[in-house]
Amino acid sequence: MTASATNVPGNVLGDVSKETALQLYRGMLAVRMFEERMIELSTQGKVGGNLHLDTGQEAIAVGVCHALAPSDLVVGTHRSLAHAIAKGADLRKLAAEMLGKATGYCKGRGGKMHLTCPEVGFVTANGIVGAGLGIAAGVALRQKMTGSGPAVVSFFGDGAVNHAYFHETANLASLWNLPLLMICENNGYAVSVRADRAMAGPGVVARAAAYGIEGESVDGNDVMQVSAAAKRALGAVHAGNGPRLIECRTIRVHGHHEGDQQHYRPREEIEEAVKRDPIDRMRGFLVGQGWLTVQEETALQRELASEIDDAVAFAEQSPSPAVSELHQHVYGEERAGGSRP
Ligand SMILES: Cc1ncc(C[n+]2csc(CCOP(=O)(O)OP(=O)(O)O)c2C)c(N)n1
Repeated sequence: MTASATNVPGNVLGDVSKETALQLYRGMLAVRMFEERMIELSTQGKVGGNLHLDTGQEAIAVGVCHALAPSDLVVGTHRSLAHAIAKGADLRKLAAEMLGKATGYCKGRGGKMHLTCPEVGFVTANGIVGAGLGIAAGVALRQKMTGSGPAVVSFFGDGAVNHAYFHETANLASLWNLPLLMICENNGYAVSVRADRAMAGPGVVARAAAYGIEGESVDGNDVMQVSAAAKRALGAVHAGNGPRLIECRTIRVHGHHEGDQQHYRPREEIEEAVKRDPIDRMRGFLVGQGWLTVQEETALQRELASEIDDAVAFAEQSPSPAVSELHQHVYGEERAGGSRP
């Protein structure tokens, strides 16, 4: 069933089906609820390391991944739980990885910063700002050379746009016509440094244009706008027309990581971010369309909570990696076995 949604501010789809709209909403809620559970587990000391979460930015991961073909590949960042969930990661294996358990995606060795979920095409997260762009360009080069078809999506923050990785990737991806979709999650900050104090010139889209890459800037808190832009860009990438870039403007709600007190930021800015919450916005749209009742919303929240409860219970009951396996997966298996080809 389709219905007109043209009266909704910011909605550029024109028509969006009820099914699609509910899928997008469910996807964002799943990310938010999973991440909130990770905060709880982290305060209980069950999740190691800093938590860099996506609160308020869920529309980007969900909107982009919804537009992908299942075989398309994703390369993330240090803030990548949302990307993995939106790409279809198994919540049990993800929760187990967050708790450092042997049943996790990387047998508990990766955590969120070095996560890989190969079955669903989430290639890798990584902790070096901007490095995901170079990795994604490498994967896209392989795709092009083998003619295997899928596109590669690289998510990165505004901070990464000031790194050499961005410029080298944009240059070569354009020159070699790589099947790469570059998604800048511009949340206005790199840790405590405001983007306007770090980025010269007219902005991210103009930088891509300097390398001959077409791009557009969208409201990253409007999941339908993000998804529509991603569909347009992927159409071009899949057709072999080379790389595209989308800048998704958003606002970081929490600190750089959980526990960051954000003394460097005016309170009003955070209040403004909360007001622009992409999930509240989508809920308002769905309710306005008559596509979501209070009872349906409650049922959806319960369903997701029980899925997350199940994932966390699985993780908590899973064994930790054995100490005797400490040195496994440090080097390639061939080297460990002494039989490197
Ligand atoms: C090359 C490099 N420099 C510095 C850091 C430390 N660092 C970690 S995250 C971060 C900020 C990244 O900002 P941005 O790319 O905008 O992403 P966001 O955290 O806003 O999602 C920095 C400077 C790093 N990990 N890698």
